[in-house]
Parts: sequence; C-alpha cells; structure tokens
Amino acid sequence: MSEEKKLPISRRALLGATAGSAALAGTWGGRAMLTGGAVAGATLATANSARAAAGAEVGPGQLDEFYGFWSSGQCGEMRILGVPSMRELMRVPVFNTCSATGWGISNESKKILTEGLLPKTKEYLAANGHEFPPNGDLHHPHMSFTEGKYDGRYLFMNDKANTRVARVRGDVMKCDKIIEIPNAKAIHGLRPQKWPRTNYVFCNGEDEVPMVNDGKILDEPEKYVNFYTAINADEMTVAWQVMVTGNLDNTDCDYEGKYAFSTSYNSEMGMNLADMTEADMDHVVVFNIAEIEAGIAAGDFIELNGVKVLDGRKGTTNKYTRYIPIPNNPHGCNMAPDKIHLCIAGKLSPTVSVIDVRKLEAVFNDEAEPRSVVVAEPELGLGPLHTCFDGKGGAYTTLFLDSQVVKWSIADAIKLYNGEDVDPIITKKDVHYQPGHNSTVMGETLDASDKYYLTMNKFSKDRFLNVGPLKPENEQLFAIDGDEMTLIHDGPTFAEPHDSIIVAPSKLNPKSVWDRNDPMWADARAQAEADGVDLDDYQEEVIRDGNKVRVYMSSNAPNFSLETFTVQQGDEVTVYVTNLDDIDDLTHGFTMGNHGVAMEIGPQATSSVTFKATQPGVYWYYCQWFCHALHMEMRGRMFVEPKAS
Ligand code: RUQ
Ligand code: CUA
Ligand code: CA
Repeated sequence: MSEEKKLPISRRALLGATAGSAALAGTWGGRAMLTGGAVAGATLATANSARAAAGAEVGPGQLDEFYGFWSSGQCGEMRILGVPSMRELMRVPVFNTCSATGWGISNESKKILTEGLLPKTKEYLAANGHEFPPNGDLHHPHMSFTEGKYDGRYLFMNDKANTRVARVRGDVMKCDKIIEIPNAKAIHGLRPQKWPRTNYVFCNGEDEVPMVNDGKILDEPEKYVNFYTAINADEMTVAWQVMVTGNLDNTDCDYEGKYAFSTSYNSEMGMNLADMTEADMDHVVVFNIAEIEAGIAAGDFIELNGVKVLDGRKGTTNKYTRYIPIPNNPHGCNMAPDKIHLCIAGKLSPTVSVIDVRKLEAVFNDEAEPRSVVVAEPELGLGPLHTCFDGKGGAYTTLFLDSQVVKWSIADAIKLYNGEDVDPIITKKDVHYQPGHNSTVMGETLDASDKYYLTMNKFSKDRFLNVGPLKPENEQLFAIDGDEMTLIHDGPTFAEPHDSIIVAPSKLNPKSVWDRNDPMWADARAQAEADGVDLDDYQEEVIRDGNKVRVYMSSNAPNFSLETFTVQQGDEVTVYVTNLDDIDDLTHGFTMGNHGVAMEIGPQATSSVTFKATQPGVYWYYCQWFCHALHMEMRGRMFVEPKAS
C-alpha cells in the first residue's frame, strides 16, 4: 500500500485549512457592499467585486456550491461545471469519442456505443467505415427525478444528429446506455418524468418522415408524421410511441405524472422555411399518459419496427392527444415548479403562452376548447426561446433577438390576461449575445431556488480576444437572490453550451474508486473467469486462443505487471488492464504506440481494448494518465513476431 493511502487526513482537507480560510477572509461578508447591478458590460474589476459582493467568490481550494451539468451540442459530450465559479470539472464522453478516456476505443465503451443501434443503421454505418456514429449533437441533459426532485441516479440526454438517447450514471459519471429510437428522426426535446419518479424518459423527434419511409414518398406532406417517444428509464428500452401531426421541438411534463407536452413549430407540415412559418398559430401537443397506457393495454396500437405506436394525429378521434393552438413557431416548453403553469416560448411571436395544466382534463373530456387552458400570454420581447423559474413565482425568459433576459411574474401575467392593468415584466438585462437556454438552481424541480441564473449565449462576437473566424460562445451567470440580477461571471465556452441544469451536491454522491464488481466490466470478468484469471489479484497472463490473444495485466503505480508480452503477426490482441490501486484520483492509462489505442483505467477499474497486430516489431505501450513521479517509466513492450512463412 502506498503512503498516501495511510494518511489520516486527505490532501484536500490540509489545503482547505490554509488557502480556504485566506479566501474566506478576503471575500466573504460582502453582502452589505452590494452596489446595484451596473455590471452589464463589466470590466474585470467590477465583475470581480460583483462576485465578491454577491458572496459567490470561490477561492482556491474551495468547493463550489453547486454542480452544473452541461450539454455540449455538436461536441457530443456532457460537461460538469462548478457553480458559481464556472470552473469546468469534467467532460463525460457520450456521443463523441475521447482520446483521454478511450471512449469509442475501449471494448467497454464500444459495446455501449453499438449495442443500441438499429440493424439498418449498423449497415449504413459499416458502408461508411464506421462501427458507431462518430458524431453526436447533445442538446438536453436532465437528471432523474423522485417525486418532483432530482434523485442523482442518472442523467439522460439526446443526440439530435443520430436519433439517440443516452444515460449517464450518477454514481460514476460515465455513460452506461445508448439507444437509437426507431421510427422517429432527430430526437431533440427530452425530459425525464417528474412524478412519481422517472419511469419514463420523454423525447421527441424533430424531423417528420413519410409514413412509410421507404423511398417512394417525397412531396406528399400529408403522408408525413412525427413520433413522440416514452423510454423505460430503468431498462433503456422504448415503452411506446405516439404518432402526431406536425413536427415536435421541445418537451416537458407535469408534476402529477398525468401529462407530457411538446411544442411544434411546423404544424403546417411545411418542407421549406416559407411554408414552416406560414401559419399564425402552431401548437403544443398534450399527451395523456394514463389514456396512452390504457390504449396500449387495450391493444389500440400498431407495431412498427418493434415499437407499440398509438395514433394521436390531429383530426382523429382519440383520447391520447390534444392540440393547443400557440402563436408562431413556439420553441421552449418549461413546466413551472408551482406544479400548475406550463410556459411555451413563442420564438417568432414575442409572447410566452402560459397553460394551466389543471384545465387540461376538461379539454380531454371535450368539455372545453383547447385554447381555454391558456391563462396568460404576456408580450415579453423579441425571440423568446426558453423559460426558467426561481420557485417564487418569478420566470426568466431568454430573448434571442433582443439579446436580453426578461424576468417576469407569472401571477401578474395572468392578471393582465384577465384585463387588469398590471405590467408583468419585472426587469430586463442585456446579455452577450443571443441567448438560447437558461437555468436557475434546480429550477425544473420542486427545489427551485432564486440563487443563480445562468444564460447560455449563442454568440460572443467582440466579447473576447479574437481567435479567428470561429468564435467561442458565451455564458453569463447572475446572482438573483438580491433585488437586482447581478452579473458575476462572463466567460467563453467551446461549442455548444446548449442546455444545463444546476444541482445541489446533496443530490448525488459520486464514488472516488470503482467497485470491483461494477457492471461496466462484467464481460471482462466473465472472460477472465473462463480463462482462469483472477482480476482481483496481480495478473500477468497471456492466453492464446487460435489467432486471438488475451493479455491480462494489472497496474500499480508506477508499474504494469507485464513489462513485455509476445504475439504473432496477424493476431487479434485483447489487452485487459486492471488498476489495483485504490486511491482517490489514481487513474492509469494504457496507450499502445502507433495502434490508435488509448484508454483510461480508473482506480479499481478494468478496461479492455482489442486491436490487430499486423506489423512485426517492438511496440512500446505506456501509461497515458500522469500517475506517479515515475509515470514516464510506466511502460512496456509488445513484441510482434513475424508470421512463420
Ligand atoms: S433547443 S436554444 Cu435544442 Cu434546447 Cu432551444
Ligand atoms: Cu500509471 Cu501514469
Ligand atoms: Ca409554423
């Protein structure tokens, strides 16, 4: 056992005792110094003092108050940030490949990346030289719920580019499941069910396709449909789908487990921009969960590519859906934590439509007009995209065209709608520039708070040193617990901070060391057992099985148990590395020179990788995660003997 292991106190605790207290003395106690919000175009000095004034300074060695889980758009990964420091803590590869962790290279990750693909997809990927999609477009990361609050078990996220949904485990922050959704195209909106728990993950396709999509129909929009999907969250299988009219954009659900909602900007079923923006009113589709489940039980579905699909199209008599008219290409779909109000952002309309979900029952019973559920529709500014909530009746909506965020009161918007002379707008702040998503601390849950407000801006323009034609994007964090919205962070991020959630650390408790029996390497364990190798002990085994060679080695800083192993030219080699170190942060890596092979092996983890040894010679492998003073020396040789001729 190394010495570090025996230390009674962690290094963190020691550091915290010095740097932490210095930082505390320097920055806290500043609430009284709050001078108002004149920091929109903040210089470094004013942003720093605003941060200090808001009590949001995170000194060296201090931990952040909150986790932030970020999407990365077309980068395809999930990111973890600390809030309010906005320090990037981790990148979790999901739909992308990652050289550091070996995601897309190791056997464990390849299994996850391939096992949920549809057979047809595997075929056309193979035709293009891929085992799995090399790209992804991750828009919406959301955590699993229990009774309306985050429970830390999982995070779910979509891939618009390849119609997939992934799950990341909250205990280790690694992706463990990815599935491709049949029938639908371009999964965009995604939300976990909030009540009673996340049994379903709701997600919707954005792109309509002909029904049946077999290359015979192009210009008959009336034959195009779209699919709303419910995934069994625990199993990551498709539970059911509902066929709808119009496309689907963003989705959310209520706090009673009764309804899910989805916005549609293309109720017109237009196939070009002019047609898609033609109608004054588009719609929100409301899905009645209990009726859908009853419909499935009663057999009222067709089976399409192995999925039970119900017909919820407009104009059909069905109990599954209702279409609520909403002005002009609506986008964001956000359920307020008051459990009552659903806010639909108008995008081309300057309005946010507020739906009272208690009124939906009458619409499903055909006792009221669909629009009767709209209880407010305040005009807030140009290009409203997304709304988040402070848990105190305040709503924050991003205004893309105005480059602003508007804070408004849901209650006052309802009064205005009822004819009272009130202005629901509380304040507007300039943001830089063109905001899309936004979040408050746990704002999509019953723990919603008015601590911080984050705006994710699609453009940074002149905000930072010029780095060429491709600019970073910009994120701005505001303290919102005072009378003002005070800008406390303004910083660039690489593509694309599309959406985020901010979560209290009390909601999750990630491990520092892997469990030796983790399902992630169940396959490796089974193979080792079959080969008579004990993965829990020091291993130096090379097992030949025809032209397959399995190499088992363990790692203990700064050593691989195997300094060398020999294979024959043409062999398929699988290397299993088990990291026997069980210390916080002692990750090793395995990189095989000139073979495109690299992977991470966390403490107590087993990782494996398979490649072909085609060229005779000596090849060095090395540890690619700096682990020890002798990390450079942590290497060994693979000897490939020429094929006997
Ligand atoms: S959508 S910027 Cu992909 Cu989340 Cu609104
Ligand atoms: Cu082991 Cu670096
Ligand atoms: Ca439209």
